Amino acid sequence: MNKKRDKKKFKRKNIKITNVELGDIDHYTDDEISEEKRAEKKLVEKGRISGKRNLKLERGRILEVRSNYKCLVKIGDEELICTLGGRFKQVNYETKGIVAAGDYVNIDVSGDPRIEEIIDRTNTLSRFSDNDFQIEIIIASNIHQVIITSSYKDPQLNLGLIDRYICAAKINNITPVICINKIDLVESLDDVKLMGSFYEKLGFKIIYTSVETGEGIEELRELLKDKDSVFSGHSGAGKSSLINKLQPDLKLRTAEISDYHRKGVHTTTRSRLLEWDFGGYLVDTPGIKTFGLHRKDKEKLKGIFPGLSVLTGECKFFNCTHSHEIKCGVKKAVENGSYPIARYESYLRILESL
Ligand SMILES: Nc1nc2c(ncn2[C@@H]2O[C@H](COP(=O)(O)OP(=O)(O)OP(=O)(O)O)[C@@H](O)[C@H]2O)c(=O)[nH]1
Ligand SMILES: [Mg+2]
Ligand SMILES: [Zn+2]
Repeated sequence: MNKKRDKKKFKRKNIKITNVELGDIDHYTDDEISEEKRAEKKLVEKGRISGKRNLKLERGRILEVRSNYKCLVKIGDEELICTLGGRFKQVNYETKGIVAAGDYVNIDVSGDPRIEEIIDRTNTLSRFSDNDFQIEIIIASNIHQVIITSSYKDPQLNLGLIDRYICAAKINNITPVICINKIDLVESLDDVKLMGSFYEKLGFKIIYTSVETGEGIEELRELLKDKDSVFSGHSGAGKSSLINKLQPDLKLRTAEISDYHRKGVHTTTRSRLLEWDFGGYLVDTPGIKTFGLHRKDKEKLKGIFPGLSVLTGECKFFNCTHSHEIKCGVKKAVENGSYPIARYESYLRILESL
């Protein structure tokens, strides 16, 4: 009897729908959207609060994510392996991992240590997967600055990648610091500094270092002191080497010298939060090939891309994207040579990717 009714119900719902045009999200009423949001919020609340009683909670910080359900956490002076409740999985659709190096967490230590709550992050350095889903990949959380580590050579300096990092840092309220490493391999440092002066003039901190000669290392140390920093950049740029140079007892694994011309070798395989002996923390991260931004931030791009916003006064259209429009202040600046064409092309590449 019941089965029959179920069948009927199913049948009724099984209507063929063809040629339905889904309207733009903007056309939905606020009510429809807030209904959805309410459901989402309910789910989040459910995940945030544990139903268990008699928890003995202690605050800790995630040093390393070992798997989706296991992390190394620092609680006081202790480092403990903690598990992460399956409950968290229900509320996580948008990020690749549930937790990240740098997260502050509350851990129930009444039994085997178990993460019960992830404290709201003040910020994250996140990139997004290249596919249509644009899944968020959190590189690190709760940090002050990102040390955008690039080598002058081996691998080749890539200013486009630096631009992407700067945009991501601005979106997430993180201070970008540009570090050009391996300057011992530079023929003319003046030429490199001329390139860097574009960023310097815009107020960005740029630092030239060599792990080989020690140049710039003390300047870098001053910048890192008492702050939480994440080192990120291409594989082989020298992130782990710089960190070892600053504090040799960390003994991070770095590539062999003979592996110089390697491609796609990732020596560091997991992000790891570590403590400086001169104050502050650092996150060493695995190298990345490219840094994907999220399409939801497309509108923001023209306001945050290095050096563009001051040129927009002369744009004819208030919503000029500085790409196909006529009478564009940015294009004019490129034409008269006051804005570098290479940076403009980098802007267009990012715009197109979104
Ligand atoms: N000549 C020169 N070589 C360097 C310098 N810094 C690092 N290297 C070399 O560059 C190679 C890569 O260094 P790593 O520190 O492993 O690079 P990484 O950025 O941590 O790489 P991943 O962990 O794969 O992301 C090693 O062979 C280092 O010895 C430098 O300032 N000058
Ligand atoms: Mg490394
Ligand atoms: Zn314009």
